[in-house]
Amino acid sequence: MSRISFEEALKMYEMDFFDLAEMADKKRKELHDKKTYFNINRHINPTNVCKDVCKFCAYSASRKNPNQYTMTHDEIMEIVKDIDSRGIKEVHIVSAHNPNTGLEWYLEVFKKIKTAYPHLHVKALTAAEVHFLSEEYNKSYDEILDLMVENGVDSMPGGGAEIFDEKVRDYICKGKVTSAQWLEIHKKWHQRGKKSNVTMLFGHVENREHRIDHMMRIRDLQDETGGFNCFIPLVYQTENNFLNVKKDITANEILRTMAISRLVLDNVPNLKAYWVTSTVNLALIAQEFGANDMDGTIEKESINSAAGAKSANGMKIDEFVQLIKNSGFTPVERDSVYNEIKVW
Ligand code: V47
Repeated sequence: MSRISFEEALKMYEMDFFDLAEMADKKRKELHDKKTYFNINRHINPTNVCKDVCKFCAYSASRKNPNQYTMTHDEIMEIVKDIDSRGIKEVHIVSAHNPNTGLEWYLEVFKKIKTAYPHLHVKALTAAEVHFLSEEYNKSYDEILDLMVENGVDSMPGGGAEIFDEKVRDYICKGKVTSAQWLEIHKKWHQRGKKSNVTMLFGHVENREHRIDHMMRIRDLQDETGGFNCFIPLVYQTENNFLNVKKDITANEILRTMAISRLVLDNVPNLKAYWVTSTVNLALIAQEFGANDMDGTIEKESINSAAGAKSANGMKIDEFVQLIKNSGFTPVERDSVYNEIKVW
């Protein structure tokens, strides 16, 4: 089958809603049947002090969020202390771009975690953080990525991609890692035989063309490297930030975007319905629109909840599993690189 072009993808937004759902569902079934993957994980956000100013961000310390914090390594180790008894298989560690801590603060904690818990998967440092560390400490991307590997980072999360269109990007997060740099960093990571994810922040000032362009740039890099495990559309949360978008994106537009991404990104195996930003109910429905992954239980979340998402305390595993079952899908616990651990 020939690939979906930019124009065809754009036209899909005009399709009958349920026909589009059916097309995406067919693709989902081909790849994953009725399985919905999830991970028992813990998010840790060690500092909210940031030298960058992204208009959409409510997490970083600013006029709207004056409560600065930076965790010590001991505090981080305290969080992971009894990780095995909680069934946790992955820590997802993402910070703001704090110029006051030193490079070691960022990197050595991974080694400490890996030494104490060698079996735990460390997913850490977005390409935006890699770029920040490279500029701040005068090191090349290669040097930072090598240091990550040396210190025990297993995979990279997909944060910081936002929207690749340069004009929109300039408006929402000028000064941060550029689109080309974000993609270059992931390419270099993939060239080390490592996996990563890729996000898209939508529902703010971007339009449909910008979303399709974003997907096309991901598809092109994936053709080269095959290193992306998962695409994660993040629904923009409107509270406590400087972007000043008053109108929420509709469920219709969210689900269409998910379905189209499932079809356009024919080379990315997994599509995540990130319940944190979509709400749990819509994430469950998104399973009918191509999504086959629900992220995980999370335990604690600070970035999206700062902007209004109801995710600050994660979800209990039993409830999570029951909701997936009740919606007619099969909950499958996975590891961070999509090996199946247990059918629940
Ligand atoms: O990069 C910031 C986004 C991201 C807002 O790789 C916002 O598995 C919505 O990337 N509204 C961090 N989103 C979260 C992230 C992520 C989450 C889950 C799994 C994975 C993965 C990655 O949150 C940031 C930014 O794009 N964000 N502010 C906001 N107001």
